[in-house]
Amino acid sequence: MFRREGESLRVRPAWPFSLEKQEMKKIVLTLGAISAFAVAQANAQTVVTDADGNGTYSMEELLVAFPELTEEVFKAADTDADGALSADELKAAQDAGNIPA
Ligand SMILES: [Ca+2]
Ligand SMILES: [Ca+2]
Repeated sequence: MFRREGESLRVRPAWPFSLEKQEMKKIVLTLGAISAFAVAQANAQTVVTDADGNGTYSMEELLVAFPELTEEVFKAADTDADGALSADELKAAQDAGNIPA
């Protein structure tokens, strides 16, 4: 019934353990990298810089944060048609899903 000599010779106790530790380290490092990336992504997507400090976001300023933004979307978001987006107009467009948040 006990024919396990061959098996126990193949399975050496030391290396599966150290492999596991290495794997754990890799997983922990990967998770850390993913969450750091997620935080960077979240910040990059929400920050629009009012580069000229006039309190509103021009098409040019929005293009820095959202390179895919089209003039059509910009004009639709500019509800008072003053040629720039206020913080409220930007938020409304983001809430509506027209501009990525
Ligand atoms: Ca501005
Ligand atoms: Ca406006």
